[in-house]
Amino acid sequence: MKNTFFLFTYLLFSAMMAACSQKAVVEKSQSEQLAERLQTLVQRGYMMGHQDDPMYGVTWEGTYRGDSAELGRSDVLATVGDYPAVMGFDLGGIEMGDQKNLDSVPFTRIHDELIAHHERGGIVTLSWHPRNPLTDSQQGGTFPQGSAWDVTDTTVVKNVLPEGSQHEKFKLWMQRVGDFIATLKTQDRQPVPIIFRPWHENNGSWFWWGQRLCTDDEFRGLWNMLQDYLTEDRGFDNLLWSYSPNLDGGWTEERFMQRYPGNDRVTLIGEDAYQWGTEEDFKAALNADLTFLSDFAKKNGKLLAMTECGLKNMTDSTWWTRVLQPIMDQYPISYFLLWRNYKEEYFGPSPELPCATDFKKLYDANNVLFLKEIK
Ligand code: BMA
Repeated sequence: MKNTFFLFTYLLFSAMMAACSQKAVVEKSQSEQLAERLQTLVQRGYMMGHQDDPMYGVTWEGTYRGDSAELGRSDVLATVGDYPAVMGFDLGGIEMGDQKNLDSVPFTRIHDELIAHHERGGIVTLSWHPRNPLTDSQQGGTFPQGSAWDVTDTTVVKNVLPEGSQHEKFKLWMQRVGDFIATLKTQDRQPVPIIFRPWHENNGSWFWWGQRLCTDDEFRGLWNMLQDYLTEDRGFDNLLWSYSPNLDGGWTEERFMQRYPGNDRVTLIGEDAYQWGTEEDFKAALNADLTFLSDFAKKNGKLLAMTECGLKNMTDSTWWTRVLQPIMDQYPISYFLLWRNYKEEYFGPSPELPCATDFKKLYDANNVLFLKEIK
């Protein structure tokens, strides 16, 4: 009798503990689960990422022009036999209610590819190049008029903040972003976890939210307005917020903190790092920045990534293994994301290019992770 009582109590207790731990698992948001996954993966190396990977390539126009035979195609897949671990897509144009984004990719395809990549075990990230709210109606003029790169007026951020002349319009823009994010669900209706990376390269002055285009307070106001809208008003807990300024070469704690949204608002820090000038300058700047950023990430418990990077048109076919890889090997980065492969401007590999050989070497490295290695 006594034994039965103990057994009963033990079983009841075990069942309660199991229920509690299951509840704890269920209660973790999609973005928290993604952060944990990234923390685990970074122990093994860094993931390879590519912008617009399944949309078009160096030699093909892609499904976005309506050729369904090219569904599933990818320059990275064609080069090494595996998809990138991370795929990036851009929301630019969603704010206008456009059917296609700024690079002519239909939002329906972005929707489908983003979910497909998540469902095949990959990780996805979204950036946003919204048009200039003051001049967007003049679109169709000469680039950059009306675009994210239209920096003629330095009051845009001020004008989209509460009480600004464009605030009501900007609320609609945020709503359209939210409406799109709300559709990003798996077949079993689970929200897809997304590394969300707004207001990027903000230490440069080429976007309307850039360094010389707004004060520190205005920038924070812009960040907080979008974040509070999406997380509080819309309740999205599947967004992992990423803060990614541009390659700087001279970060100090003080300068970095000027526009850093805050530890409670950011889970991943990183930067966009392209080699536009000499290899020496690039290496020096990137090493300096990654030294600062990895230290900051460690002290503040943040994930670290090279949120965009590349050498335009791979003018040096051994750049990945000779320049980039030795630097990335030294820092605890979660991923690097090569920018898009477009015929006039490509940053990734393609089988017929001389850089394909170098990319295969990168693929062979044990600490460079592609899709099959992170599933
Ligand atoms: C830039 C360039 C542009 C493109 C934009 C958004 O870096 O690649 O051609 O429109 O990103 O993808």
